[in-house]
Amino acid sequence: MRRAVCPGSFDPITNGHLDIISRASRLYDEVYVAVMINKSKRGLFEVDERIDLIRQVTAEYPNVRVEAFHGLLVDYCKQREIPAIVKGLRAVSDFDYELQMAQMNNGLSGVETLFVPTNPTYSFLSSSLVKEVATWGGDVSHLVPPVVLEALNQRLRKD
Ligand code: COD
Repeated sequence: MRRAVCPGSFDPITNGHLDIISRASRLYDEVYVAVMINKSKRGLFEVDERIDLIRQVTAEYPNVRVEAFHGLLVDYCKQREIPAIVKGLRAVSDFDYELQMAQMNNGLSGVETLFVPTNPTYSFLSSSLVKEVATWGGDVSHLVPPVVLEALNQRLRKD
């Protein structure tokens, strides 16, 4: 069984994340989407809400599982016997930090990181930008799945 993990904050999941997850699901038998909990960083969405949104938008991929994890990514990989981390690379600016993490993770446990070049349509896209644009009433309907757009509109209207 070939397993991989797509880790992230997913606050919230965007079309860029989804593109990488769907491509990983074609390469591996089982893909774990790990919502990594960072207690020092309060998100717009609670971890359970992020998981619920990811489950809805990945429902069409039967080999994708979604979980939360608090701790080191390498420990998650060890627990699940996952030998590979799949990351999307948006631009050269991503590379320095992603390379550091990949080397650290490999040094800690031997886990490999595979970089998938982002679809150019999403190369500027991040959850933070989506939240910022949506907060000021900008149109992000082409950047997130419809269910995420609805959740964003509800959350931003409420707060
Ligand atoms: N196109 C393609 N891929 C994308 C796009 C896009 N537009 N946007 C995001 N991605 C991919 C990237 O691979 C990115 O790394 C991943 O999705 C997650 O993105 P975010 O923004 O949701 O999440 P981050 O960057 O906050 O996630 C960082 C981690 C949680 C993965 C990292 O901090 C981590 O592994 N933390 C766990 C603790 C740990 O092990 N720390 C030591 C690391 S060496």
